[in-house]
Amino acid sequence: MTRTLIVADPQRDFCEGGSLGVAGGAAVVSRIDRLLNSDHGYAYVVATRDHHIKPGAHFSDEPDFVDSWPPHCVVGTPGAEFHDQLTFRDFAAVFNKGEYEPAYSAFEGATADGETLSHWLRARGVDQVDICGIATDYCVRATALDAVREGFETTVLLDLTAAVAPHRVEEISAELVKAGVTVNQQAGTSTS
Ligand code: VGL
Ligand code: ZN
Repeated sequence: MTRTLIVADPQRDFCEGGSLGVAGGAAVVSRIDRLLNSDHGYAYVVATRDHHIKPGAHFSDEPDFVDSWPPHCVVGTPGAEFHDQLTFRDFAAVFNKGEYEPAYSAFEGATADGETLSHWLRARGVDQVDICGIATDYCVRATALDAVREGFETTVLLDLTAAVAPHRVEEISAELVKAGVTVNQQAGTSTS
């Protein structure tokens, strides 16, 4: 049993003050940071970054906040950086996604060397993944669905996520559970 924690997009633009700030984003980053600096027991901790260069219709001047968004996480801008409340930076790997097309799932990302998440995890014998980060309804959801599809035992740490549309979290949790994901509502309780 080799468990890895995937931290989805803990970036400035997804937190308060960022161009696509999600309510509660900074608080989630700081709770994740506390976990990362503790004796957490994960074999590996990896992160993803939304990493846009020219992602086409993902960016819009009139975003609908479903399929199109204000420009965010543009490579080389401060908004693409990890949030300042993330003091832990010792990730075993960082997977960038979305350079030239929208990409929500960590499994669509790759390291600077071009290695995909799924290859990276399998090379290390990882069979279980826990997922936290931003946003619950986009990166976290898509990553969890891909992870179960790829055969990983998958848990979403819901309390360590923040959503673009919080009113949809219940429906998304149900969708994830139906797909075979374990969803931890709060520390110590889970549905699967
Ligand atoms: C994401 C909105 C825009 C995500 C990416 O990965 O959660 N959300 N771009
Ligand atoms: Zn994006």
